[in-house]
Amino acid sequence: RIPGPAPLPVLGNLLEMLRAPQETSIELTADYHARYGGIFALDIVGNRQIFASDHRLVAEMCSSPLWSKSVHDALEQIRDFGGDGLFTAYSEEPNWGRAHRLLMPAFGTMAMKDYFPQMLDIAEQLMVRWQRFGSDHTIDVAEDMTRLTLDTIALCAFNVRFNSFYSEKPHPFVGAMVRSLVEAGARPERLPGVQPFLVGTNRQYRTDIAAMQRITDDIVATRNGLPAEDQPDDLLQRMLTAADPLTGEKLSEENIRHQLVTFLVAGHETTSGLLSFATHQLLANPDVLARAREVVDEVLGNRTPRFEDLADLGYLGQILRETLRLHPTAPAFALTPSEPTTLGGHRITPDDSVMVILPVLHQDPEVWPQPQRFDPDRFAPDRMDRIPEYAWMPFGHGARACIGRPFALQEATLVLAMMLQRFDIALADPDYRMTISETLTIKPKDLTIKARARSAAP
Ligand code: MNH
Repeated sequence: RIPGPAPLPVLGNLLEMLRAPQETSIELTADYHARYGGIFALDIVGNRQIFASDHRLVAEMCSSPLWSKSVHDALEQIRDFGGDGLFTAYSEEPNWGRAHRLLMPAFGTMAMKDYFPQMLDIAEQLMVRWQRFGSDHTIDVAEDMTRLTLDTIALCAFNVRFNSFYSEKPHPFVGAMVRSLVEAGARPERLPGVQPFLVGTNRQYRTDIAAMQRITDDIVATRNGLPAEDQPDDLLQRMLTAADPLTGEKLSEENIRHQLVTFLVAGHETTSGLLSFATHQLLANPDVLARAREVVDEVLGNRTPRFEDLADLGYLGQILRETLRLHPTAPAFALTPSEPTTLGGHRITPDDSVMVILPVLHQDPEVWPQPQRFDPDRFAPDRMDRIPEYAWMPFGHGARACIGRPFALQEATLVLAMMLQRFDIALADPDYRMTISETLTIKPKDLTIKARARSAAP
């Protein structure tokens, strides 16, 4: 038997999970990990979920071709709005391979240069906002980073301006998405039979999903209404017109709808968290901030960044990688074997799902000396070969790894560079202690800063 707390009939381990003093499910699973060792299982109202997060076990899975993405219970719920879009599709669904092959070229290194002007456009809007509000204004970091990343993916992928910086409130997509993600995460942990009685919750969930679909349906309708010569050559156009290079098939209308919701969700929420955690780490580590500032001043001086500058901002890339080590904003993924096998000596079948909790993997003391220390030099070019394979996996694994990785890192590098170039930043509340808010993805809770424009900045 795989170690773990003894399950009650029907409820499994749900009650003790709900009674646990931990704030977040990451802390809860990290605690079980410490109690039961590298591999343990929880029974969540009749569904067994296995957890294996230390480096040895993760490497055992990831180095074998038997293991690939499992659409675990929470992802299964997200299919209510992600459907068979890339993120929530089963690998064996034909629409996954079709969309993967068709959309991959839009996320190659070559494609990134084309996104740069639009990323810069939105980043400038953030800078102008902070400048205009002035140094007394209290900035809600996660809220502004969400404006930025949502507007960036909408502009780069669909040529649509959400104009979140010109609005007092966040774009309606954000509220609908956050509530839907929380509800999708909560559903697998409800007692059997309870769900139909949560009438208000169910109505809100339907309303939110309909709101996200209305927003994306409008985007498609507007595009289809443009004369052919005005239709831009972007990700949406590729979805609407391109054919799978392998089969020659195009994406269905239904699938395109799921891809749009998928890209709006996956394309902004995690990058927003990354930029927010990075801002916090810079403020908590003044030496890192000083060095980053030095690099930025040397590379950019006081001119507007260019695409070619990104290659010289490698230290910012190290900061982002180290931030994703300590705060992987998509904090877990799950794997399943294609045939019966073993893991750490335990028998596992294709019916099982093994969850990798990234904050545990990323702080495995066997791999990371002083695991809790924030040290971007771990990712220095001449030290990268010390990091073992499968020890750092914030973008997931294998064919189902994140398609948006270069996009996210380019966007975050640019924004971090411009923030350091143009502002002196400080915590709005000097006594702020970081805690994490969790909605399937993670963000620093209530992080607020003040930003004073530097005199020599553009
Ligand atoms: Mn992203 C898959 C993390 C930014 C679009 N992403 C994944 C997975 C992780 C992940 C982890 C794999 C999940 C799983 O195995 O179940 N993603 C991130 C992080 C960032 C991020 C930490 C930012 C930082 N992702 C982005 C951006 C986009 C994007 C930006 C779009 C532009 N991600 C995706 C898509 C998938 C994915 C689409 C699903 C890919 C597939 O399965 O084919």
